[in-house]
Amino acid sequence: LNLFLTRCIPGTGTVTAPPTSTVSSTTTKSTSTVSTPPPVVTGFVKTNGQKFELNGADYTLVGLNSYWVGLMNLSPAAMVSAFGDMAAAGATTSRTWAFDEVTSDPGIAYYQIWNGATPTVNTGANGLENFDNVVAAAKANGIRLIVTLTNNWSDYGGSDVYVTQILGAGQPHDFFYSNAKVVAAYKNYVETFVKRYVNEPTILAWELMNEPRCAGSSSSASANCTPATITSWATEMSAFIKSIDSNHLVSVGDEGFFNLPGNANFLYAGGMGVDNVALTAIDTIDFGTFHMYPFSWAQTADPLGFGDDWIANHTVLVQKAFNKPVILEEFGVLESQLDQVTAYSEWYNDVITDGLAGDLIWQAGSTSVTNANDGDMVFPGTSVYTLVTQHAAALKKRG
Ligand SMILES: *C1O[C@H](CO)[C@@H](O)[C@H](O)[C@H]1NC(C)=O
Ligand SMILES: *[C@@H]1O[C@H](CO)[C@@H](O)[C@H](O)[C@H]1NC(C)=O
Repeated sequence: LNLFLTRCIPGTGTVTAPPTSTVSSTTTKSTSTVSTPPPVVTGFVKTNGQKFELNGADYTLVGLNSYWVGLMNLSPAAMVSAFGDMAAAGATTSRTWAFDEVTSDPGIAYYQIWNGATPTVNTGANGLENFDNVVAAAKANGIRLIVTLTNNWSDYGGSDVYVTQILGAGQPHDFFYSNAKVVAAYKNYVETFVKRYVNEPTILAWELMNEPRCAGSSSSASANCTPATITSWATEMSAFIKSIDSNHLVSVGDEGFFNLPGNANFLYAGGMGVDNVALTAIDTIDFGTFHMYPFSWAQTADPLGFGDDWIANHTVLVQKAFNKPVILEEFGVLESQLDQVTAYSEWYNDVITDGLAGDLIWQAGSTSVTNANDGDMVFPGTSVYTLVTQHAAALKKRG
């Protein structure tokens, strides 16, 4: 999703103090307390045909996105509480951002800082140690994470920062995928992140990029960018991750556009530089992803019906065609656009009856991060939260 959010600034509203200690999920169980022991998180999630699997049993991938959890300077306790709300809704999985590219120290959490063309990964308390807290908080609630390593959009820096810092201002957005120096810099970032958590079962998957496209929000595409550009980049990057981490799944994070030139609907015609079929077919990509925003994508004539087709098309043309799981990784409408309970009920039902592997709604709400609310946060106590809870149970039952 294009977040249109401003970076959260220290001292404004809902930001809490930077974490000073890490969450302990291994607190010894005192025999004199009645507290429930933390869920045990062992084994790596794998795929088996069109399903996910954990320690030989079905793993139901269902839950909510929470891009903000490592970016908002939450205390470890607030992180635990946010994932606790998701777990209470029956979520098994959440998806979060593991990037924030800056050119000067913002005084709050960030993950990589650039001095000219030289990036430095922030390994300190407001960098990777903060992400350690994210992982520990998820683990304490038995939630597994899909971890996204950069952004197509310019929120939290994203790929345009690499291109601008290394190649200068005004270069095409897609040089992120094709320029050797830029690719090397991204690989370096990925390597640092991945190696830190190679043996961590809380990570469900590494994801290459949130919503890659040829063009950027503040930068255009070069004439040379085609779906082959992004597919070739995803092939190289996913193989690289597999070469340093054989434990974890890898996904792309694309919106799921089809590359059927001439199709009357632009979402199916390849124009954005994305070929979801080719991306999911890559050997080192373990499962497919797609997103669904009928209103942002001009599918306003019949938004519900568009969603029905979009889900069916990805189940048939991608999941079944390649015998790999595919997930509806983001979806949402604003209540002002369409009644959310009506829309989500219909699409959740599609996921279950079509046989799609899983889904993650955009996005989890938390009482501690109201400044990350882009209009479709799901808060405990609402009718949408109840629906999410019912759906998680129904998907687990379907298997
Ligand atoms: C990513 O996707 C689309 C492609 O055009 C674009 O509109 C959006 O603004 C993109 N990205 C960036 C860098 O913001
Ligand atoms: C997408 O699904 C709809 C409904 O099943 C179908 O009519 C349409 O032909 C599908 N599109 C493609 C490209 O297969």
